[in-house]
Amino acid sequence: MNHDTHTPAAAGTPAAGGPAPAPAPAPDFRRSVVYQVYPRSFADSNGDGIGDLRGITEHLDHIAGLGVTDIWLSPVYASPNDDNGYDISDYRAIMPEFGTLEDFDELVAAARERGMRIIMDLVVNHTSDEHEWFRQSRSSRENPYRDYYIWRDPAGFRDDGTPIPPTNWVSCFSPSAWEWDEATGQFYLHFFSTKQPDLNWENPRVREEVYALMRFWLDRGVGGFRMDVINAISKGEEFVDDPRVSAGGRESSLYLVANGPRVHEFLQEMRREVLDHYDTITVGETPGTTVEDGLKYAGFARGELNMVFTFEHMMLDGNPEGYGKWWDGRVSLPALKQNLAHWQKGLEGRAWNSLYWNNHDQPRVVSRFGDDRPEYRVRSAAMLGTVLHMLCGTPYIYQGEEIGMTNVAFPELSDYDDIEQRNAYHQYVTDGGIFTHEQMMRYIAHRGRDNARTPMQWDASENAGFTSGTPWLRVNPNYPDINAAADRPDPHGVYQHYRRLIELRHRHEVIISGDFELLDPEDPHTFSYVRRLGEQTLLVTANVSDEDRALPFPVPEASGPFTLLNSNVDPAPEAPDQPLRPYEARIWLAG
Ligand code: TEU
Ligand code: CA
Repeated sequence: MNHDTHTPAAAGTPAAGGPAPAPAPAPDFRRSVVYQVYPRSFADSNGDGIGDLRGITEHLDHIAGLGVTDIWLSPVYASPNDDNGYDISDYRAIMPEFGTLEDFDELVAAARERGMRIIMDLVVNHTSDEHEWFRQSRSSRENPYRDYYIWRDPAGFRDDGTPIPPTNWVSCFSPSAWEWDEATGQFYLHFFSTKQPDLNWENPRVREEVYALMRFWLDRGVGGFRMDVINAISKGEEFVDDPRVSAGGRESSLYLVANGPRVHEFLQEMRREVLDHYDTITVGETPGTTVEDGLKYAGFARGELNMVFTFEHMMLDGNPEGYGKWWDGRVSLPALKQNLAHWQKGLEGRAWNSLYWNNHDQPRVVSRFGDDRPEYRVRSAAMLGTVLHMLCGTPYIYQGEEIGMTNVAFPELSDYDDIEQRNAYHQYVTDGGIFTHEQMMRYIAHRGRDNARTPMQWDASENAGFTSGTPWLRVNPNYPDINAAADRPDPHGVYQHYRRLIELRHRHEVIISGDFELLDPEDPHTFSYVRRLGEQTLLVTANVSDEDRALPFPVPEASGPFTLLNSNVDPAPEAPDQPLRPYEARIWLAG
């Protein structure tokens, strides 16, 4: 059998402790593999219970050992932490809890020594209300910063004198997207919390400020940006009511301003003004974006972004009654595969995909699309890694995914921290009376953002080795069994499997550039596809169920016999048409 299967001898040595293997050179963004760190939850170096920059630097070998090329840091800028750093009060300062600019420079240098770049989170759809621009802006209507934000007169006043918001827009984190400002008698717009006022990108001075702060970080050696809700920056001039809200809907109105009239113009300007002058990787976070939009943002020849994060495959298991993501149902596998295939085919040869199962906003994939029961957790986590990483695009790995971390179900609402969850609880339970407390706790356990934010599980010591103090958010109680120290050296563990997947990507051009074809679009249990490049055929077959499954299609034609590159169940399969065992995933190459 082929030497790339999961035998420890061929797999090489585990990363921790030893020198990190240098990743393959990354001449362009299409060869990148990105690891996302949520700094607050990654590693606490000084015992205050909060992850920090030094904690990241101390654990770089864990990341580098996977063979990734880039690390995306969720925001590390100064912030009052209403939304854990996604509310920035100073774009040129590091959050004191995370460390100093010197710590940051050290991290950049230490990552570079290991062949990795640092990607910053660029949160410029909104700032914190504690940012100096907003303090100025709200101080008077005449202030030169007034027009940095989006202010509107009330639509009128109720009989009791309360002002009526300009539109009925619903915010992601509060009932109205408009907040009344008594002092100046106008509302300001905030699509996220009341402490996250939206910037006015129509104002050229705002755009210049953003470009200047981007240069500040690029000059410090960062390798690019992940751009937070970047497709919402152009809101248009005419604000009309949200028809879904008028009809009784409760989901946010963000979709109304997504992909607005000037967004492509702004991004092309950003490229000319900033990005073209540096060697960067860019990925836009773009909720409410279709393949057609993706072709515009990430089209090879359009001079905007390298790639975008689609949300479509993350919304397939939402509430069927229209209550957003709050639900506990399982996704339909055909719908999931078909959506991913739609993006693969839609962007093929013309634009570039990002590939992700997890980030700091999403529940843990092994619990969501896999099977986190003890006997299947590792196997199904590895299987999900395989089907994602062999697709065309740049894979993103979110901290803990590489060791198969699972969702958490805390007993009390007060055990959780996330502002989105807190708001949703009020919206659907306290105020709305739509869900019972028990229902909502179940939905939070399935879909809440804190599933991703419980501290990284490093080892079996107290608090999972994340902190010597009291963690800001409770550790998942399963850490004695699920942790990096246990998983990483295990040749059959999730970490080594991910490492092998990334190694394959660096080695085989067909994974970067091959065409894509889905083989089993309707099958409810398997997920299989081929990638083709010249004479080469890469065949990926996976069983997304806990029973044996025969391939629901004939083994595709290829220019030669198939050799096994990778599998996750022993003993290794001998031929592609052998039935797949529970949660088995195989990668074959011919030609
Ligand atoms: O998320 C943007 C966004 O659209 C969120 O509403 C997202 O859909 C939600 O968290 C999923 O449940 C980005 C960041 O990733 C998120 O962490 C921030 O809270 C948000 O922007 C505001 O900056
Ligand atoms: Ca700390």
